[in-house]
Amino acid sequence: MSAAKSGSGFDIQLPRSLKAERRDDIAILWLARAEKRNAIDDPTVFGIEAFFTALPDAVKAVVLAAEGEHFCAGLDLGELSERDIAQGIAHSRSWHRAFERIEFGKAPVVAVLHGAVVGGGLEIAAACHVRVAETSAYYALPEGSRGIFVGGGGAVRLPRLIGTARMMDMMLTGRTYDAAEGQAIGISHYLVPADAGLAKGIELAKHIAGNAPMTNFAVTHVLPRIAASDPAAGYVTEALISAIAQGDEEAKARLKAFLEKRAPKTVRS
Ligand code: 1HE
Repeated sequence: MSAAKSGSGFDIQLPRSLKAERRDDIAILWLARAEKRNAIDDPTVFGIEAFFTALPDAVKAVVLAAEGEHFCAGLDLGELSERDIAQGIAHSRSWHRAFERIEFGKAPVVAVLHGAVVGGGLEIAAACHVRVAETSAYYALPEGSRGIFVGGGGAVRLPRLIGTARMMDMMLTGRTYDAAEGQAIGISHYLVPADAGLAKGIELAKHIAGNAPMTNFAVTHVLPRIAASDPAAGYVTEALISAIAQGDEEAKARLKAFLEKRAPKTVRS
């Protein structure tokens, strides 16, 4: 284990495969095991869970980025061969816990993708809220060819993102999508040139950090639950969270600022 970068503002121990950095109200978590293409081993999974669980309240948005030529080669295949069925289930559940800390954690997360985003790498990307891809990014689910199955929540999150039929094709045929295709089918929200991903990710995270906290909570915690529920329950939940958000002092101040012409207009970007 190694401490998060000294002076980083994080009071937790992270494994060597992760580095954390603080920039004002933004945190950046780096996958930092480039020599193994950021393959995710057990210490990395537990480190991700610990990082997102212990995120200071003052951090309003997180960027998840990766060192080296590839975002993430997925599960550390070296760990796989020794597991029996019970251990396999426990392992998958440990990924679920960690990635749920990303998806339903304290702050929205922007993933910055480049190179291989494969297997568990695509699963962790899918747990983030906004995805920025550099043109080098490519996506695959090589589980099919390795004789295994996704285990990091991909079977839940990826059909929502790209559809069950596309995921089936990726797993059965080994199909790879390049960055432009990944953008077209909805894996990434933003496609940027080589080496421009981090700057774009930070820009987006800063914008997110400037939102009313209640809005960020509603969008990341409530919206996905509404989308997954039956419409009747969804309308009621929407009415409740809408009223809660409007009733918040922050919303009142922002609406007043707009009406007094002190707030920025919505512009075409
Ligand atoms: C690894 C891993 C890994 C690289 N586990 N060690 N994921 C995969 O099936 C993808 C496997 N990896 C690859 O296809 C390639 O490594 C890459 C396309 C990502 C990169 O290629 P390249 O040429 O840049 O690197 P490399 O030479 O293949 O690998 C460099 C080192 O990283 C090498 O180790 P070394 O000790 O020989 O230097 C590789 O063994 C190591 N490495 N990827 C372990 N994945 C919760 S369920 C999730 C299920 C899955 O994620 S399945 C998908 C697994």
